[in-house]
Amino acid sequence: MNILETTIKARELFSEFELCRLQEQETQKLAERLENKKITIAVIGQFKRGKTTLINTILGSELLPVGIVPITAAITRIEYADPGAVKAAEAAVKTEPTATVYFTNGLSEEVPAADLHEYISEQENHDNERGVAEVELLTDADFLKGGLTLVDTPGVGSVHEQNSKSAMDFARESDGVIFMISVDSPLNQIEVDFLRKVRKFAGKFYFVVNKIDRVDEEELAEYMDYCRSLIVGIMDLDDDEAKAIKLLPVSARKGTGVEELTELIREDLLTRGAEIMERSVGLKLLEILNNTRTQIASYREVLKMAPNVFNRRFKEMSLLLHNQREQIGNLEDGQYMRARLNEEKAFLTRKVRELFGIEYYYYVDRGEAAELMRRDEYAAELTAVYDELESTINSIFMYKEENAYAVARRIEDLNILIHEMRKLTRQIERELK
Ligand SMILES: Nc1nc2c(ncn2[C@@H]2O[C@H](COP(=O)(O)OP(=O)(O)OP(=O)(O)O)[C@@H](O)[C@H]2O)c(=O)[nH]1
Ligand SMILES: [Mg+2]
Repeated sequence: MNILETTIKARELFSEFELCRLQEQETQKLAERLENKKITIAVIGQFKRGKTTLINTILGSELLPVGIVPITAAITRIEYADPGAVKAAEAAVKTEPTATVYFTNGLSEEVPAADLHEYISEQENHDNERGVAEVELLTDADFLKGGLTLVDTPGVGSVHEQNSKSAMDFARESDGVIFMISVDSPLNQIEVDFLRKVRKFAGKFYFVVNKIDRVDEEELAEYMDYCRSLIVGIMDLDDDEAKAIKLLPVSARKGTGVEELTELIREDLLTRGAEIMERSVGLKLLEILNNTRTQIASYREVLKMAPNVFNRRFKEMSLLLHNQREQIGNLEDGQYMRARLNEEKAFLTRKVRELFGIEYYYYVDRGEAAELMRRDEYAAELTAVYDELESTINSIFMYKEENAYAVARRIEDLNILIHEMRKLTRQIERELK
């Protein structure tokens, strides 16, 4: 048994349960990640530690904006592109390589890399008023060859963290984390809290101590000792793990120590890439299982809800759906954007959570958000969305014809699911040891 097999087993288990559609998709994605072997490493740390400067130095170009005030306002994923392809694109449009900006409403836009600062710097996209969700940049840097994705994140604890997907959310999606601290400030509570939370999610950590050009050798040695003992405590490491932990002093600006870092990562990926990936997927699988247990607990609560409470909420939901359907009749003629449909889906998800305390997700494909739809197409899809939700709440709660026996069976199904998930959880925990 290995993590891939366990992931597939989890997906099969979820596929048997109507209410685990989302988990089925998530585990499917995890299995694909293991098969594609593409590793994601995120650079994370408090604002102004020099994360973006480090990435620029690693990539050997000033692709991303850096600055003295909090700068990075959006997650930026950087991937390798074949130089041939990049050059061909350049030749075709006679500009810099382009990046793709994804917006929170699902739309996306191609922009020249040179204009990226308009979207990802806080100064030019204040409070993320442009609604940027994520940016994807393709470049031919050697370091990314072989399928490594490097990710720049907004500083932890900065005001902008709240405006887009946070570094924390992103740490959940990464396989490795470069955690950046710098000699000009002792490790503070925000960093300590963040590390405590994030240590559960990443398969591999690199601790980088930046701005060493600002201190002399003696001061640096003192700072390194101080950080090491703090990190060992926070990460809850035993003696062997503590010895294995790497703390790398660098000057991202001057380039000192950066090659040691990239060499170390390259070596790790070559020799233990699969292991890092499996560890990361195993941890994510554990998180999915834990969250599912919480979700099931709330389904059980719904099944046990006092009939009058449930009836009231069910009626409220039905009324809401009825009203939404009425509005379809009042739609004006013209073009509708798929993004508007996505907004309606998000609204319904919130409503279900509010009324029944359960997570009901729709599939939203951000790639298609800009698609224009005719009024009748839009109306038809909207109707399908309402139908789907209605049939789900009807079937999951079996409100109308449900008898005590059916409810008991349903609770028993959930118990079986919980039992199976416990087994899987133990298996993963063993494999991660
Ligand atoms: N002296 C010195 N300054 C550095 C170094 N690396 C970065 N800086 C400076 O630190 C400031 C912050 O750098 P950024 O790379 O924007 O930091 P960041 O962590 O990406 O910041 P946010 O995106 O706001 O979270 C800039 O003024 C950089 O020039 C370094 O190695 N030495
Ligand atoms: Mg930055």
